[in-house]
Amino acid sequence: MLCFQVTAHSTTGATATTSVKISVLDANDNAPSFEKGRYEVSVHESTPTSTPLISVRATDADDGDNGRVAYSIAGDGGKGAFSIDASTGIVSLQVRICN
Ligand SMILES: [Ca+2]
Repeated sequence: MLCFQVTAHSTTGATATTSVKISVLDANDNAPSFEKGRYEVSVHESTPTSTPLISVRATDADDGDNGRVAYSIAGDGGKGAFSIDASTGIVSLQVRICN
């Protein structure tokens, strides 16, 4: 809970003061957390492109937008070869591994 004082001033110099208390229902104070520290999947070389390979899942203890999770591939390692659905966490193959 946050508490502070507010003062009002009139043009004639009169003042009034009141206190304000604000209860914070939810702050974005939790980072998302993956269910597993590591996900592994084996892919056959003939797997067609656009094949879903694995689903990752993270949760966030905050409410509403503060707890909403969106997925993306970090760094350059998987970009181009794999894609991830931002809302479902499903990782798919984007390029065929062998012709
Ligand atoms: Ca959060």
